[in-house]
Amino acid sequence: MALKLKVPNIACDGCAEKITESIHVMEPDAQVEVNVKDKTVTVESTASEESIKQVIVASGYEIAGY
Ligand SMILES: [Cu+2]
Repeated sequence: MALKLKVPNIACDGCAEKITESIHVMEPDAQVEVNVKDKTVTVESTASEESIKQVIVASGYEIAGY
């Protein structure tokens, strides 16, 4: 499942790292790509969309429309 999310409060590479690491704690095999400029997170994993979104929110970020 590939999931692309808009995360408006991504501000820098530190945010990208934090989000990537948080997702990897839950899903070590997930492929995570964070685009700091576009403020998007693309996740390729077997986890559900809902659980990925919850991890991002729990690490302190907002998801547009969620
Ligand atoms: Cu940052």
